[in-house]
Amino acid sequence: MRAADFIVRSLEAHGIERLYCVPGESYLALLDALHDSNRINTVVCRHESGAGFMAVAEAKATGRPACFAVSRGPGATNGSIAIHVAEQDALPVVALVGQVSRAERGRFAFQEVDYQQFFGGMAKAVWEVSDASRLAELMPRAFHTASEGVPGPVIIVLPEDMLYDDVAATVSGPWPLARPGASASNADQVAAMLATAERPLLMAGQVMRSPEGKAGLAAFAHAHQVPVATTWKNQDVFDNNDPLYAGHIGFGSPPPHRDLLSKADLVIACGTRLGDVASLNYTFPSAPEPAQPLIHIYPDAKPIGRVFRTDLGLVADPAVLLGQLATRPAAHAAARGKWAGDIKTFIDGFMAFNPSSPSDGVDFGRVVAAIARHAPADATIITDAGNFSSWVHRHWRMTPDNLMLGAIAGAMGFAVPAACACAMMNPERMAIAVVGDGGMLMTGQELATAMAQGAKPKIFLSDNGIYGTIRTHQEKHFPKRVSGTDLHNPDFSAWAHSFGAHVVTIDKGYDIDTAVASALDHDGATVVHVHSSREAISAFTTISKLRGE
Ligand SMILES: Cc1ncc(C[n+]2csc(CCOP(=O)(O)OP(=O)(O)O)c2C)c(N)n1
Repeated sequence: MRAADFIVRSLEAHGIERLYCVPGESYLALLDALHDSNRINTVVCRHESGAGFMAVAEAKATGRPACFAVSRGPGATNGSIAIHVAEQDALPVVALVGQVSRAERGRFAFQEVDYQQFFGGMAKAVWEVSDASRLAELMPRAFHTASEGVPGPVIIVLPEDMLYDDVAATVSGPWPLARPGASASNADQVAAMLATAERPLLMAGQVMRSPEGKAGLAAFAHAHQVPVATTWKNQDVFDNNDPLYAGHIGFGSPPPHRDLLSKADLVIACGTRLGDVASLNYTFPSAPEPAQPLIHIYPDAKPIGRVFRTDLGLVADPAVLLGQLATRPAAHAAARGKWAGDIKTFIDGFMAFNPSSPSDGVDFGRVVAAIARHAPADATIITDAGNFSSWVHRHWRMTPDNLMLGAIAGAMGFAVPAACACAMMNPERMAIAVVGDGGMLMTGQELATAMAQGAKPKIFLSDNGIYGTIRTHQEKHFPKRVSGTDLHNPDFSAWAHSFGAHVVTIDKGYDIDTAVASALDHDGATVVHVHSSREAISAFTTISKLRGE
């Protein structure tokens, strides 16, 4: 079989249904092999970052490996943002990357890149296939490596001429993953520490996203009356209406929130790597010596004890372990009422939305509040990176029926491609993206991909004419010295309309509820163009306040 055909059969054997790509002459044979696949939808994107972000979104939404293909040199470098995000977000993404022919390698050939050097610091593995017979091993190994332990990106580099070689081997499907379970003695150890805690707190991370994870988490929290905080961009793993919800931890968490949670006398970090944002820049728990005993449960040993002294580190499946613990007798549960009550009082106050009426545009929080009111209960909610998302995290009470997707890596440009991918993957589930005017012009052109695929994402655009997040920092550190943060924008309504999308415009004085409801009702790709206020710069502050006016 031709190597290119072997690769496509191998993708099929691994359950790949969509290959997001931008074509290149470096992998014509692969495109030709895809022509014969009736199981893989070749999703042609408009920029490699869009293709990569779609694969990232698919991996995040499903927990399974997703794939994208890019051409050599500029294609690969354009797509590199997705490799970085897949690393930072711990997602199983396999990238197929074009390469110059083997005879040209090392001669500074046209579009030649040494991918080991380029991606080596980000990817879990970079394999250049100079011998096509190795594909039989490298294809399943790539998927396996991307998924095992802490998931992450794997790069398969495809020299152009190698794709035409003959491969005699048979195609194999996914290799079984070695997965940790959870032993009764693991549960004993956690139970023993929990038994003496009056103010325990569970921090729930990405690994809890599976239905079993969400169910185990709720069962455990209720059985033992343990408040649950969700880590950055994992707001959907626990019901935000639950009296035990202890909030979403990450950018924008105000100091009183951290101070309150810091009163915990036991922290159980569950299915989180306890990274920078999840730990509020390593202040909660405090690094390297947490102020309280720390239990860290994760399916891989690598993140445990990496930054924090950990009293009990367990390499275990957190969903199974929490499920086991939920059936154990609860000690102290009643005594935890005041602790849980104090947290609930804080969260209720913090999540309540008080709309403002700035003179220079729409308070984007009003739009977010309207989306939350009208969106289907199982909506997928996708955030780009920027201030507009502060209202989403602060005021939208999500539940485990939702799916929340956002780049922990904070990469702008994620939301539109991610919404396109989600709408393609599951047309019955509404995919709602929230994006700023900054991120929109980074990857918003993937709206064309959505139109080509018949996908129907709902994209809410906060057009405030500034890189608002950076303006916030700027006004804080250099008040009134605006530099490099103003934007000159196109007419986004006309722009979105030109793609063939349905467009709803919201300006000051409009009936926001009616506009949002009609946008969500429309059966087609929709862009809601909101003329947002600059003054109401985020869910936490205003430009005037930042300037001390
Ligand atoms: C790819 C990328 N480039 C730059 C940044 C730095 N950055 C973070 S937020 C932001 C501004 C976002 O602006 P916008 O999308 O307009 O949303 P706003 O903050 O105004 O609501 C920038 C430039 C980033 N996170 N990602």
